[in-house]
Amino acid sequence: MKIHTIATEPFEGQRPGTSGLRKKVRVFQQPHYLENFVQSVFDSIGDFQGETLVVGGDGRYYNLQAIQTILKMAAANGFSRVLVGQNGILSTPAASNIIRKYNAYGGLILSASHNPAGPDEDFGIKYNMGNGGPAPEGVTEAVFEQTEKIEWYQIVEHNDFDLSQIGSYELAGMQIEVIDSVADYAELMQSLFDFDAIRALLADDFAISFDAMHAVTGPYAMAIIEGMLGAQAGTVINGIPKEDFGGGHPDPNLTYAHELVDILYGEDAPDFGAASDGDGDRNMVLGNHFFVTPSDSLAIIAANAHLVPGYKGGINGVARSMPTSGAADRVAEALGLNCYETPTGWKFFGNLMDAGKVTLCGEESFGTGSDHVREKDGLWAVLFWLNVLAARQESVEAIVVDHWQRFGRNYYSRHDYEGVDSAAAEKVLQNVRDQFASLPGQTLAGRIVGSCDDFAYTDPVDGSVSENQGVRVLFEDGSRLIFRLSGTGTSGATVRLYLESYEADAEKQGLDAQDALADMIAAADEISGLKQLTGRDKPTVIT
Ligand code: VG1
Ligand code: CO
Repeated sequence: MKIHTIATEPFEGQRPGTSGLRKKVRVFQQPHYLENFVQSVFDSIGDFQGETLVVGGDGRYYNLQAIQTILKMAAANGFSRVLVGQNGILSTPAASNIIRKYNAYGGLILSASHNPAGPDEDFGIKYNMGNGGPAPEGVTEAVFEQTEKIEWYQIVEHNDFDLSQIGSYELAGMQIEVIDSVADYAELMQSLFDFDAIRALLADDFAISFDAMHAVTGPYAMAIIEGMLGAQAGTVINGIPKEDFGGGHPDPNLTYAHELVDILYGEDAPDFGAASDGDGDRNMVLGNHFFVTPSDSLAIIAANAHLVPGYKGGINGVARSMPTSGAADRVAEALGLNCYETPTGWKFFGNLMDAGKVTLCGEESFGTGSDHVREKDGLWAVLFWLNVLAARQESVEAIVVDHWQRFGRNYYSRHDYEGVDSAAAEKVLQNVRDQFASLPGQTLAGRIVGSCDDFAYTDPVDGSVSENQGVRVLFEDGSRLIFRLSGTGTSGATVRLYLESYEADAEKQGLDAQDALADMIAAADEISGLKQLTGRDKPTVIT
């Protein structure tokens, strides 16, 4: 078998963002583009000779072609074994689990998450470490530096492999094992949750609907929710993964998961609804005519963890990304738990979980998870909620309202301005920065500004520092305005405005979040010039 060393030249812009390298499919299809990045990863992660690599993706267009290339490069570079999901399918949390369970050296996950898929849409790749979590910044920066000086890559010449059947192949001394995409993950879920109680709940007239949005969670949800938990056939909608996600935008929020939203807000709505994203790591939870914000979901999961078998022995602590609301902090304080605030992106939670400092983590962007893997986990969050619902025998709304009465409500919203001019987006943030000295002490939206900063984070485990993680205006009453630029987009810039205001008074907790935050929204525009600079009169997406 011939190992080829192919001469190549660097491509510009191969710096991984919040969650790996994401580009248009056509960018990845340029000769050597994918190969350069993969070789740069291999050159940056240390000595993996004789080790195992996990490979799988969300099934989007170009997934299978990329996997064939990676298999041949892994063999040429000296891995002794690759575990690859059947048909190239592994949800992001399932891949994390397989890396951990089989002591792999690491994994390559092919996904652009919720971004649309197809020949003219997005593709992505990221490297996860042996702990199952996304590579930390030190590693992604080393990879980027390598992409800027790469001169060659190694690949074995061979026909493509049939990945549609479970089985194994040999390639230049490397074993390729095509494994069941779902089985290990399903077993892990069963070890954490009270499946008997959930099965009984579902048998007891408790109706649910799960929207897999034609993306990777379809086979997982079918096997677990309809199969193991016995939910009615048809509970999982859009359950067949498609290369183009059915032309949709599998981002589980009120805008893009409208099919599910219509069901939960329609006549005869079920008691519970949920959706997941392209690669299976995000989740949205709905009750009958009721939406649970992701920030509240994290707090409620933390407050109810004692009801769930996998967590009833107690949890170590909670971490949330900086823009995520402080709802979880209030639970941590009341229960005496560790509490951490990290920059956006799951890679920042890995060290905290590995060091046993936290058990539960979450982001406002519909991401929740625990130390059962090192990624956020959409189906896990759905099963967690079902387990809590089975234990409490109350409605979703009743559980949330009760939570607010006990801990207060953190009114919260995120406004995204997508695909705007990059220079204008930078200027929005700079406008606020320019007022860092003058804002404190001023009254905005009826509240006094306490301080302003560019959020920076020092990892308490390894001391690494991450700067410029979002522009913050912090009010004396705990309210916050945050401006940040997305690190996952593939065209133009996306400005994210995060708004939060705390309400302790139960009498005032029943407002619509947009109404409750209206003065904050106006103040944000006033200090940043957001609408004028972006030329938009309203956000692209409100969550
Ligand atoms: C977004 C979210 C962030 C999340 C990231 C990856 O990043 O805000 O919270 O971790 O997507 O999620 P950004 O930089 O665009 O704000 V996923 O589901 O794409 O793996
Ligand atoms: Co995702």
